[in-house]
Amino acid sequence: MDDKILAASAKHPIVPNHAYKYGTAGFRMKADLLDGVAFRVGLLSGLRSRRLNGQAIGVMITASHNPAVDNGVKIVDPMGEMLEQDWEAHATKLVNCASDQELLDTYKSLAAQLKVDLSTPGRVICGRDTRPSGHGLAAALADACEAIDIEYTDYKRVTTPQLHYLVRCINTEGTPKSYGEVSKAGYNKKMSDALVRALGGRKIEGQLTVDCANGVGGPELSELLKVIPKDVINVKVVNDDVLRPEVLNLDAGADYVKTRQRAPPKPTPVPGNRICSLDGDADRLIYYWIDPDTGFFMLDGDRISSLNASFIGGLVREAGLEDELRIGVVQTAYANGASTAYIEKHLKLPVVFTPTGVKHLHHAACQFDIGVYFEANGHGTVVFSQEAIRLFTEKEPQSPAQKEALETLAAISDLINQTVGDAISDMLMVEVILAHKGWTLKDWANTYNDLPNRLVRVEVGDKDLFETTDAERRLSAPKGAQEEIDSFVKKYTNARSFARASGTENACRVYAEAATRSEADELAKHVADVIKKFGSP
Ligand code: 16G
Ligand code: MG
Repeated sequence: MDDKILAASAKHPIVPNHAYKYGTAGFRMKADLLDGVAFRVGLLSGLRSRRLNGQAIGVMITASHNPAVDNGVKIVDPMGEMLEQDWEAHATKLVNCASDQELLDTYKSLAAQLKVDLSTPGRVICGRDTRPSGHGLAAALADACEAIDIEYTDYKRVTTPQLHYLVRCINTEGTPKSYGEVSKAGYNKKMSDALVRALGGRKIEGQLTVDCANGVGGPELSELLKVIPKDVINVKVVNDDVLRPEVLNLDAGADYVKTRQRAPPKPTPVPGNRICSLDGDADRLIYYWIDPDTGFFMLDGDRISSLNASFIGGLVREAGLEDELRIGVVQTAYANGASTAYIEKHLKLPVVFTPTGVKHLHHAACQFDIGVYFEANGHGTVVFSQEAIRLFTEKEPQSPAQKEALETLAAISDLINQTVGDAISDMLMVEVILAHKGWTLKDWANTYNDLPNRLVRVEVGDKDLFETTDAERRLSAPKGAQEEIDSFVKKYTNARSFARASGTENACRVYAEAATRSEADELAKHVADVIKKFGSP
């Protein structure tokens, strides 16, 4: 075995003098740095599968909303969750080995340390977005699996959430927790059936335009639309060119819309139309419309979160389950303060805060029977406990209204991808809720008014100087920085601001909100100056 690993590793050398780190997005960087990384991630995934008694581990090859020259490799755990945190460090250690021999030694010492029996069977599955570099990276992964005798399946082109779905399906196949058929066709069938059930005969009004960022969501959504019965939903798919890599995420997609706070220039948005944008790997969703009078209006992850919480909270009450099931909402510091107030005061649901990154939110959401979590950037989902799902199907309804509420709850628990935020599944959920409530996007927007806010990216000498506490809402280092931020925040009405080191790039981010646009902008500028000052050596 040793010789096989050494020989295979020699074919996939690591680019030296580069510090690799497994972050919130796995390993993400210029694609030409990634071949050796993908190989090593293959070795680690094999170890992880063997450690977990041969359950399948997933590897997704994508750089999400980044340009086409970038790529990334990310590991998916057996139930479709993000890789367990302790293992991120093991991944970082393995990928940073300087030579083939050091890699082999580290691999073997990790196996010993983690008590992995290298003779047990293991399985790794892989999927990738539409980036041209994905093919070669999957081959590197395959070579790693071959060298350590791990069963390997390449699912080729998938959205990130589809890969999470597939991993969970494989590991639950034939058990009472079975999650669906192990194929993209199985995913589409589950979505389509659940959509029809969740609508319960209601109509989705008008046409929905979906901007797919010229990423993998385009072809995958088109496949799904083919199996949804006629007249259930009218979708116009735009920005779905996956043949020209250079247009991937270019002036399109959820990240563009959220950060620029405007609609993609192409195709020219039709005023009044309902529009949404996915990101390059289809795990983020943002809705918007162009108002003929007031212009662009965006409904981001916070809005999607409160819409879901309001709808599901109502259904749980109608189903007579409010004493049995705990519903909660999970947000990050980026959530608009107005959304938090709406959820706590108007919907009367608890809100919990976690640091940025899906793994944190997901984990906190799982502490509730029904946990709604979304980041403001549009990434999120709803998770249901086994007990909740049991009650939806087994509780004896006391009235026709209760019966309908229980059936709708059961349907939406199938419609929402419970493994991870899924833009396509979230989009269908939004459409279902609007159909139930008989709402337009404007009705949805009228639920509360966002506080004006500003997000700034700040270049610093060393972002690692900045450490946070209290779910990233306060800086614990460098000393004195938080006090300076506090002194500025005090000067503005209804204001809040925080700064944190980015987990995906070498910079800090500053967020500020306040009662007026000009106050939010001013506060953001002051706090950015504080960060610049403390971040330069
Ligand atoms: C990653 C995270 C995303 C988070 C973003 C923050 C996952 C799957 N993705 O893309 O949730 O919002 O990082 O980026 O966890 P930042 O640390 O650069 O601000
Ligand atoms: Mg993404």
